[in-house]
Amino acid sequence: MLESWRWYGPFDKIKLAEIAQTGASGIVTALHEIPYGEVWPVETIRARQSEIAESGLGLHWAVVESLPVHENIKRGEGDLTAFFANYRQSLANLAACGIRTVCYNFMPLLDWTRTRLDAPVSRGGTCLRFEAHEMAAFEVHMLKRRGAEADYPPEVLEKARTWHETSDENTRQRLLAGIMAGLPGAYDRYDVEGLRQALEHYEGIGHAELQANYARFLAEIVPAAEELGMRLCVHPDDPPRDILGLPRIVSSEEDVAWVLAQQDARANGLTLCSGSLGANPANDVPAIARRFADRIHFAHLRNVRKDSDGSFEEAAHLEGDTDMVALVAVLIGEEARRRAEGRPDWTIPFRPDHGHELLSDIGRGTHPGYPLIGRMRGLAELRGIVRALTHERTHFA
Ligand code: DNO
Repeated sequence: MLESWRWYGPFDKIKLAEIAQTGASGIVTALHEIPYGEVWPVETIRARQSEIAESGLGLHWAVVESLPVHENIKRGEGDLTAFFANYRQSLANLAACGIRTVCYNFMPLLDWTRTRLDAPVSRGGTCLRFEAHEMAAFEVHMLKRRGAEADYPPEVLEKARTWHETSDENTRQRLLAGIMAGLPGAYDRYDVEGLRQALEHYEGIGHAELQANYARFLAEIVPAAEELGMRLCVHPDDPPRDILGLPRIVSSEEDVAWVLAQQDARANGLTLCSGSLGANPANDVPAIARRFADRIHFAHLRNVRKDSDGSFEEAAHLEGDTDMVALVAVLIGEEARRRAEGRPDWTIPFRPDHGHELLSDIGRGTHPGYPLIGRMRGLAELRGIVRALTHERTHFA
């Protein structure tokens, strides 16, 4: 298991010198400055790669997260020839630089969604939280999305109404900002009106249409990726359900099976994100990992604690509903299998996905979910699991 760490690039408040002290050696990053749909040039990739390697801290660029899929591809809109060609070219350029693991997602419009970015944790510190009635209040009362009521049970709608009636303008703006923080562009933000318009672009696109557009993307990209020896790995939907009336198609075990069946090639793989998948009570994350182990190219390890109304919060890495030890055991078993097959690329990179804001994280203003101390705590705990399980395999198998 390669210990890796997400770094947002030169503008990340967390510096490479700090990351090195966490013990991670793989860097997970992207050329965030390049607009979606454009080619990532070799020189720019190499420059970022050198910046990481030449820090002299023993770090290297291990995984791309993400090589974004343009919204037009997701919507299947217009002539997509150039977008597909550009995506293949970016993959070829990354391959030329020796970077072969590429994470992406196929979520329409939004990336991850939470309603609170600083929910208090009982022992101190904060976490990201998704509160069902706040999401409902946003959709029904602020955005006034047609049909939104149908997506929530009556008790959640009732709580949403009370929330809306008793909230002041600041609280509502904080909710909007929390929800908007998960937009993929990382830099685009909408107000309520802007979001309404953006959602209109998805009118008429349901699950079947989105699946058809995704199948087309995979057909266009995977054969080239396979030839280049690239490992694409789709990130599941976060949270794993339809949201704001947008269809989501990478949310369940069956969805993952569908994706992987579209192109039966190693290059068509999965980012096993335990926190995203784990937010749906129907998903047994270790079982999903076991079923699709040979296509897992990257792992995001984090935990969630779920409530019965669809709310959830990000728990400490070993404390939520997912059996993290069982999950890591599956990944280590898969590495052993690849090794036995003689594959040189048997290592699965993982990163401590998200973390609580703890101690000196508080007030530092890092990306939501990506503080230094909280993630370092998660990494240290996960490292302990990896060591213990590896030791057990080696000495007691
Ligand atoms: C959130 C992340 C996602 C992820 C993308 C991958 O913290 O897990 O933003 O990077 O969905 O494409």
